Amino acid sequence: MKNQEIAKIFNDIARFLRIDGVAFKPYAYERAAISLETLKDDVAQIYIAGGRKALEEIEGIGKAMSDHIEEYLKTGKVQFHEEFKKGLPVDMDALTRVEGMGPKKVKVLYQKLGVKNLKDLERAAKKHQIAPLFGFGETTEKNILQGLEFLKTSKGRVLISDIKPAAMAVLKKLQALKEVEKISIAGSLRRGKETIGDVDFLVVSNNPKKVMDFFVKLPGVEKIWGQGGTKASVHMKGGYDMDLRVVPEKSYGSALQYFTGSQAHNITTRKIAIDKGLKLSEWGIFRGSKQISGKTEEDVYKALGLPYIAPELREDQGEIDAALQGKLPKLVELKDIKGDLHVHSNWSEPDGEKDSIEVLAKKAMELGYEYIGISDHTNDLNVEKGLNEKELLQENAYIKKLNKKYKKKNFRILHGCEANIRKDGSIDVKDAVLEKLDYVIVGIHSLNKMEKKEMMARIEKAMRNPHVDIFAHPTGRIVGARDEYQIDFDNMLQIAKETRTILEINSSSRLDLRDLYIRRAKAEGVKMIINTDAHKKEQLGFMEYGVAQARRGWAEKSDIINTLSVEELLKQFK
Ligand code: DGT
Ligand code: CA
Ligand code: CA
Repeated sequence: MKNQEIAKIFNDIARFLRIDGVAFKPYAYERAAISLETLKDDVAQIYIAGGRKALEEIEGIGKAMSDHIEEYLKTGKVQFHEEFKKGLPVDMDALTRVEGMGPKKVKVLYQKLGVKNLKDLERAAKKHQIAPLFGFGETTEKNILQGLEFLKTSKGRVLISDIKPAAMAVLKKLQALKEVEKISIAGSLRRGKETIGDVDFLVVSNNPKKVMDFFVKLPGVEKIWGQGGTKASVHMKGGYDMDLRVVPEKSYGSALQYFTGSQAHNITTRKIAIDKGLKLSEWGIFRGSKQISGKTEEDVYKALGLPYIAPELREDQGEIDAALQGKLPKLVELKDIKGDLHVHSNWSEPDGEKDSIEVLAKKAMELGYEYIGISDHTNDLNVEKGLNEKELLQENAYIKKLNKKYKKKNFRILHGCEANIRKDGSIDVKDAVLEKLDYVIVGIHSLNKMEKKEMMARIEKAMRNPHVDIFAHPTGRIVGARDEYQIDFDNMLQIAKETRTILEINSSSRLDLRDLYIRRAKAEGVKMIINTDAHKKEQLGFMEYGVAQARRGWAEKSDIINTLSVEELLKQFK
């Protein structure tokens, strides 16, 4: 499938445009990229079936974008992109993946030091050639080295939200084959892990060869690692692998159980089987040579004397004991979510890169939500313009007015903000204004390398502010890019509990809180909220990744406050 490749080019163009300081346009390219990444159908097929007109019906794809897509499908290139690359022949995608490296920095490093790729970057940083450059300095150089280190340790693993849409598209294509009787995703993707090593598919088929042939010829396949009678493995242009296995119907459940993993979980289930005088394998559960179970996963767990265990729990983190004692959690589900409270609107960026409050509300209604909370950045933020007190009050009045219109639709827009926690723990918005909002989110957006003691004092002061309701992305980590701040999480939980501050599970690439922390928060009775931190309406769809993370943290509906009706939700705030 060409979707991901074209999306990559669009993202690249957006970066080049940003270097040149072009307004609006980069956003249009990013939006088109997101749209392609999340598109369920193959853009090439859409084009073949309906031509330019069909392309332009895709959300975010206008005339210019469909020109590019058509050109790419015909020539494998986009000239507009090639021109940029001529002027700046660097691996922009890889270089901007280093935390703190924006496109503008990439350009300077290329012009001054000839840095083209990650290797060059590492060499230059190690030789201390970066620090003396104007606008860089010692700290930036150190950050670059740390960022490179981080990339190396997470190498080969892809963020779940970067891979799942493509995997679902392949699933759908395979599902449509008449030779495919049953199909499921297995492995870490089914367990909802935050990063995925490779995608695993499991299929029941009356004609495995047909399925294999189709699989290895999928658009986007760059290399075939292997293809046998019941097993195939391919490398995709997107930079990851996909495995497919075909199993007999009578083994589907046990194979799904086996290939979902995790390996540690499987070792434990296998031991249980042995203790019962049984043998568990991907082929089924056997007593001697007789298969006694294996058609469905439920049957497999039942034969082991266990209730069904949700894939997200299968990490050998106590789920088997909990199952044996009948104490498995009843996990929160995507359909339990009634709204999203961490959403940014175009009020914080008047030049129009974000969506309007009404567009966001409409999208939230499409998702079946009962409310949305607008939480724009405030005063101090320097990466983008934050709202000052006066603007917050204007936004508040505007939302009040809008709500009259939405009342008939039983939908409500809540008004909050995402304020900054300053170095001393104070909040960058006056109390008198915070008081007027439905809720207040705070987060750390600067000076994130403080020492633990100082950092905890700063966080504690913020959480003790009587207006602060939600602590956003509480540990500061970004998957594959940045480690957490120096914090004492137990201490954070105690303060949250005492002050009734709600901790966020951020569904963006932060995935913060992480799963183990969610579990600890739940154990302490600290309430959480799953938010997307959307900066564009499409990103409201990230909710599923936050929910997966919550489920991996054993969270139940009652642990997550945005499963509540709006009236009950508002009671959770201070
Ligand atoms: P990944 O791909 O690194 O994100 O993680 P998984 O869990 O998807 O691992 P993968 O793709 O290597 O294998 C899929 C599942 O198959 C794995 O979770 C458990 C099962 N499996 C694979 N190899 C073994 C093995 O050697 N022993 C056992 N017990 N299970 C295995
Ligand atoms: Ca896998
Ligand atoms: Ca695999």
